[in-house]
Amino acid sequence: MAVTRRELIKSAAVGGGGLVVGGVIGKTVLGGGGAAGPAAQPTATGLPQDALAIAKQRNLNPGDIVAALKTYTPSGKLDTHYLFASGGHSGQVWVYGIPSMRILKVIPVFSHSSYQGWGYSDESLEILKRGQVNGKLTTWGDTHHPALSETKGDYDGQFLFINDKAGGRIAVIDLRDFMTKQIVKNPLIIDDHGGTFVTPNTEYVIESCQYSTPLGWSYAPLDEYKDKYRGAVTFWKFDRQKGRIDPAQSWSMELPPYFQDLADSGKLASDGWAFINSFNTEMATGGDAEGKPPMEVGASQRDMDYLHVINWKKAEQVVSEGMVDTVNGMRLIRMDMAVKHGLLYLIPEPKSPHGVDVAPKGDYIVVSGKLDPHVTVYSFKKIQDAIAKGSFDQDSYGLPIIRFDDAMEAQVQLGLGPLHTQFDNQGFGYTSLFLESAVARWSLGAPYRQDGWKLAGKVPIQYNVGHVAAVCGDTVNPLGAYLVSLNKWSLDRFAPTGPHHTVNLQLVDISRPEGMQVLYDVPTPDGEPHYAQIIPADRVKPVLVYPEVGWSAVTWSKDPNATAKGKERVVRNGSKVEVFMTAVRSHYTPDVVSVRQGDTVVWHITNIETARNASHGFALPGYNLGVVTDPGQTLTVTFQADTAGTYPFYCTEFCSALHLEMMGYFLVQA
Ligand code: CUK
Ligand code: CUA
Repeated sequence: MAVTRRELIKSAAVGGGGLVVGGVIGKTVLGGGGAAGPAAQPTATGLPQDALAIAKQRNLNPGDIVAALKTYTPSGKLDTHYLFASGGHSGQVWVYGIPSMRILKVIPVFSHSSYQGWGYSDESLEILKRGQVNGKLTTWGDTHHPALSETKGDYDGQFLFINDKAGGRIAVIDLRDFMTKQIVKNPLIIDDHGGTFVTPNTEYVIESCQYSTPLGWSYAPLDEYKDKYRGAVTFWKFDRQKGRIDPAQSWSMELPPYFQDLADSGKLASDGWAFINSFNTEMATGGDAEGKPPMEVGASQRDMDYLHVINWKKAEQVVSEGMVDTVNGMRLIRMDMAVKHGLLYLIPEPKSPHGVDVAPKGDYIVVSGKLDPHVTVYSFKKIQDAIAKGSFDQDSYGLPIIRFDDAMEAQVQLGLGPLHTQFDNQGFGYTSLFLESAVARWSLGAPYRQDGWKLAGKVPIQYNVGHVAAVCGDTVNPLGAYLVSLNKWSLDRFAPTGPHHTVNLQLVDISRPEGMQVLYDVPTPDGEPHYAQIIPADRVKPVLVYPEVGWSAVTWSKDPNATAKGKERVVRNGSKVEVFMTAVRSHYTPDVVSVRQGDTVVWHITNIETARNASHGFALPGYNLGVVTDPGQTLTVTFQADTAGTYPFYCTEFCSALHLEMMGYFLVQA
């Protein structure tokens, strides 16, 4: 049965209502029958111009056309949502627009950015240096979990946090200019994973360990693992006024050397609590070359690992009363103190747990075991009842274990390899099924839905999904509509580009009760994303030019080294040469700078433009320097003029018709 033009137009108008979306209706999908119009083949002058003919020529079925209409964003129209995705081992954050899935920006965080001069200006280098590991400037990272700042459990659009799994670091990004403002290195743990997750008013940014070491990663042989190795969770205090983490007000809790994994913050019913998964409660340490079980076998022997349940509100009190040790400058609650004050409980969780996600009302905690086809739902109320009752098992560190049956509310069979869960506004959860390459939709029990805990549908994805992100999908007010699945393998989805395949993000329509539809595939630019968050675009309010000319993006105030038009100068003080330069279409002032070999050059650049989009670059070949100043911005580059020569500097942003003339000479006399 062919689809007629009338049906096609109708299906487009109603969003696919009456059609089998994504399915092929017959083989003659479009055209044929009553469909008139120009020839379906490309003409000598290009593509056919009739919609139906294009659809036929491109072999698009009605589902494809509906997907195109749901995502196509005409030139000049803006996306309605931002997706903030981790950039994985690119060390950066990527910003996409939804529904178009156009990539809007790469925010440089832990890695250098040649394009944006990140790591070349004094300001950005200083931020990277604060995050150095073992005194080494660390210029790559492995970003995993972005967290938008929250007010009362809703994204407020002000800040974004992200962790670096490789370096055990946290970055703070200000969404006024989408720029990284701070990187902190955790002094207890060399790597992390359970970060970043914020408490409902962004009081804290949570970061927990992944692979255990002695705290502070000092040396200890592996046969002392049980005694000397530890995990930890850090509650980084966020000062919203300053827009910075305050390490002096932050504190940590010692945890057993079970590899802590994903974490989530409680909210509403469970506000004041935090939840962290673990695996390798076997405490395997590898040694396959010495005849011991390989790491992944040793770490998967037990049927249950432990969900860590932490009362951070009470822990905060214990910290303020000084019942802590200080390790590497970080206040640390030891495990015995945590037990004594009822701050830390364990609950068994099945089969290599990975994701832990708190339901919108804070009443349920959803855990996925990678090797268990179910998600396990724990009731926060049952957990509280069990704690009140006080009858626990104990682990070998004396930590109280709440019995599985005392805390478990439901187990929902979803499919193979469940990992991570998000929520919508209809009382559904959405869980990624890594092994099955699908996303499962399932209904939450009361008070969310009356149809009980059960699977409600699946959509195949391409392929091997890790995290999923729905609109405000981990907040107290999830909004549904879209879900993005962040897939690990792309296999055959894109024109081949050699043996290294890109990662595939897929946009999924979750608005229709009758089924989910994959709308769009998008390759990632660089790196493997893990988690992402989606926020309505109107909640984010970036500036379009800096508030005043001469602005420091770091201090968010007038830069003392800013230069006004007419005040440009070169100041020599012994062997230090300070340049106060302005940049405006289409010149630098001064455009000739002469120094002597060995001088220290401190070059302040002020972009005196007030026009939107009028950025100017500054490239200095021979000195490995390239930065960009945005309208109004002042920044500084400092370097040794260690090599004599003639160095033309130039603008890297094609800013005007005379952009190529926007250059100057840096002369270094021997
Ligand atoms: S992890 Cu990557 S798929 Cu770092 Cu959140 Cu689960
Ligand atoms: Cu300024 Cu090109």
